[in-house]
Order: sequence, then structure tokens, then C-alpha cells
Amino acid sequence: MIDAAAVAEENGRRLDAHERELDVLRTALAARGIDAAAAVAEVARFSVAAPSWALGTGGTRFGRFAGGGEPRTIEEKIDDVAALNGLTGANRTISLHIPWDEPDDPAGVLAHARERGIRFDAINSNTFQDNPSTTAGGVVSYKFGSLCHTDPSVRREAIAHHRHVVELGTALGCRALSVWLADGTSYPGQGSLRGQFERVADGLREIHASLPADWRLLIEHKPYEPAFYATVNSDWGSSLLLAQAAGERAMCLVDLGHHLPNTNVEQIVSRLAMVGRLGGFHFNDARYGDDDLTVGSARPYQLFLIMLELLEAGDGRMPDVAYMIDASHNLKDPLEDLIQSTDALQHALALALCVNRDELADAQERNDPAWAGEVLHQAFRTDVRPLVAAARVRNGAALEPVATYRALGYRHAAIAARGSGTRATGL
Ligand code: PSV
Ligand code: MN
Repeated sequence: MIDAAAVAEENGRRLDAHERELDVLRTALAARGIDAAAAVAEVARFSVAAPSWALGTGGTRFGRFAGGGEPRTIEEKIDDVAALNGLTGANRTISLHIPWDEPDDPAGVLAHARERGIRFDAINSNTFQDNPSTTAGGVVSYKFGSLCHTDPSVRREAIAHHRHVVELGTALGCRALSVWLADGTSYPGQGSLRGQFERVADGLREIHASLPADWRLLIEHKPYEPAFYATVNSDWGSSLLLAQAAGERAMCLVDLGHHLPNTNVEQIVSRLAMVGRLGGFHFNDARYGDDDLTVGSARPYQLFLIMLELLEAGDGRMPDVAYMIDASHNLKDPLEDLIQSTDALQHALALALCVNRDELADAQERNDPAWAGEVLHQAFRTDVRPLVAAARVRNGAALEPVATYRALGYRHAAIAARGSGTRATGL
């Protein structure tokens, strides 16, 4: 547990310096027509879900080097997210992955989360692995895909699994189902490109039809891995076609690592928002492929431009989209990585809020790319850390969350309570 009084005490030592820095920034921003108080309020309103599967140490296919004190149960995962939220004030929800997080007692899990001020975000299905609870006890296999499969009994089980996930999510208060399918082919000729796509569209339509009225279906694309020749939902165009085929409440989910090299992701965000089909985000960062690195660690300027497109879509506010972090921490303490990812999102949002959007629109109207660049850079080169810190203080969180996390000894306490050899479920 992260004790709010201990956080306040840690903040106390830094508060004077913080207020001085905030004052200077407030004046500088006012001169540029930016209201610092409004920016702080918008950053404070922002929240991003923590994925249940990123509370343990990630690995690669070459190895996994677990740290200590990993959560052993879904309740301990919720405890970790509550601790994270106590430090950032911006992780008010957890996103579960089924069956990795299949609870024996959903009502008990809901009560546990409520007591800690944590809610449940979009819930994820899993038909990219074979698990007894998703394959009718091993009667079917997803080796050759799930909704795309040529065998109708495999498709039926995959749909039954999704219905089960929705039922469970309903008991937990979720309002969205996230579907990432590994469906596709690894070799040319292995399957019909069109047949697979049509079967997936049919399956998603069925899943959409059985959603409760206030739910959304989030469809996540990815160009390759594990399918290395042709993934069914390979890009935003395919994703949009699938969403349109599935139904009105089907939306596209953008994972920042799921694009071919040099793709202009902010343009994809703009397009999907334009047609009303932007439904969710999986934030992470990447240099080469689906690297699942700490948000903002490799391409901070891209993140800033994405935030700007989101503000554009929300007319100056972050639109109602399911935001989640989908990172993997091979080397760092998972909670420290999640703190840094959350901080990077808050920071990129604060930078985007410092863009004078009227001035930018004016430069665009006048066909003045140099001035448009000046407007962007004036914001991007501002040190907005005092705005982010102020948003955190407003939410009762830490001025400096990583330093506070270490000072409060959360990991040491977790190792003492849970042991040093525990392994959280997930990939
Ligand atoms: C697939 O690479 C993905 O991004 C999907 O969101 C999965 O649900 C998640 O990673 C699993 O780790
Ligand atoms: Mn993802």
C-alpha cells in the first residue's frame, strides 16, 4: 500500500521549489496565450489504465529475468495498481486479460478494487494461446487461428470465449471488450486472404451483436507476429473495415508498436477520429517493431503529435477513448516503468496543451509551414514538468513519483510479503 500521508510528507520537502517553478511557467505561458490552470486541470483529468499483465517482469523469447515481489493473484495486481495510482494519480483503472486473470470470485474482486479506488477498464480476450478454459478443455486449438479458422467448431469456441469475457466484464463494471487476434498466415498460400478476412468479420459481427447496449468493441490491428506472412487485421485500413463490418459500436484500437517502420501514427489517429471509429489506445514505444518499451522513451515527438491530434479530436480536451499502457519491462521494476510511462503520457499531454492551436490553424490557413513549426516547437521546447507535477498534487499523488516510490520502499515490502521468486501471470 502507498500511504497518502507518506506521499504528502515526501511532497512537503519539494513543495516550495515546485511552487516557485510553477509560478515562473504560469507567467511565461500566459504571455503566449496559454492558461496554465486549464492545462493542469486537463492533465489531472487524464487517466490511463494499467494492464494487469505488465505488473510482472516481461521477457523475450530468449529469457525472462523476474524481479521480486511480483503479484501472485488478481487481488495483488489490483494492490499494485492502487499503489501506482497513489503515486501518479493517473492510473484509476486496471485492464484485465482473460483467462490470465480469470477470477474465482468476481464479486469479491470487484469489492477489493472498490476499496482501493480502482475500477475495471476494457477487458481483453485471448485466443492467441490454447488454454483449457478457452478451447473447451482442449477439444479445439487456435494453432491455425480463431475467428479466421476454416473449422466452424473452432470459430464457435472463440466466440463463446468472447461472450464469457463480456459476461465477466459486465460483473466487474467494464464497458469495452478489446480484441487482438493473432489470426493470419505465416506462409504464402497457407490460407485464403479473403476467406480469412470474411470469417473474422463475421465473427466480430456476432460478438458485437451480443454486447450489452453500453459496451464498445475495440479491435486492435498489428502487421506481423505471430503471423509472419499476412495478419488478418494487419493495419488501420483492415481494422476500419472490420469495425465497419462488425457494427456501430465497433471501434479501432491503436497500439503504438503495431505499425510498419516509419508509419505516420498521428495521421492514423486523425483519420480514425475523423470517421468516429477511434476507440482505444495501447501506449508504449518502439524503435524497431513491437518493442513494448516505456512510453515516450524512443519517440517523444511522435507522442506529442499524437496527443495534439487527440486534443484536436476532442476540441481541446482528451476524447472519450479507452487509454491503456501496453508495455513490457524486461529490465526495470514493472511499477517504476509504469510510473515512467504514465509520466511520459502526462508530460506529452501537457506539451500538447501548450500549443496555441488557434495560431497553428492560422499558420496552416496561410500556408506558412515555418510558422506552424515555430508554434509546435515553442510548445515542445517548454519545460512543462511543473504543470504535470501540479496535476499530480491536485490528485493527491507524488510530485516526484519514482523517487517517492523508492523512498517508501514499496518493492521491498512486496518482496517481504510475496517472496522473491513469484511470477505474475501474463505472457
Ligand atoms: C499484442 O502484441 C498485444 O499488443 C495485444 O494488445 C495483446 O493483448 C497484448 O499485446 C498481450 O501482451
Ligand atoms: Mn496491444
